[in-house]
Amino acid sequence: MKDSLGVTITEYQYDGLNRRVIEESGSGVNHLLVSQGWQVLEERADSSSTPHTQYVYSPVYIDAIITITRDSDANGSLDQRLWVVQDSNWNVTALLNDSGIVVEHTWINDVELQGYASAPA
Ligand SMILES: [Ca+2]
Repeated sequence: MKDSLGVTITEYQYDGLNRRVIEESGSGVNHLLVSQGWQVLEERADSSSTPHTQYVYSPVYIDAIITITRDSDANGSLDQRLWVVQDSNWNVTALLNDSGIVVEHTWINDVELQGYASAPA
């Protein structure tokens, strides 16, 4: 991926099944563990042996994410569980904490979420 000046800002690597498994940008290298169903299950930074983010999916639909657990303070342990709210097209519309309070009201399109496992455009 390049910016408007043609400078590479992110590079991706894919496995033999064309699933995105490595993202490299100025902030470092991110490794993605992807399921047979192309769901991103876990993300690890560089050569870390522990994940910084894990995803749990519902069997209802391949893009139905239940929770995202992440290392919010970058100390190597997963400490923040977020409950995912999605619209009828499986776009993430909000992330709630364990108390049901919206902590991030964001719109992450399904291309971005699936993009970890999708073929390059
Ligand atoms: Ca942590």
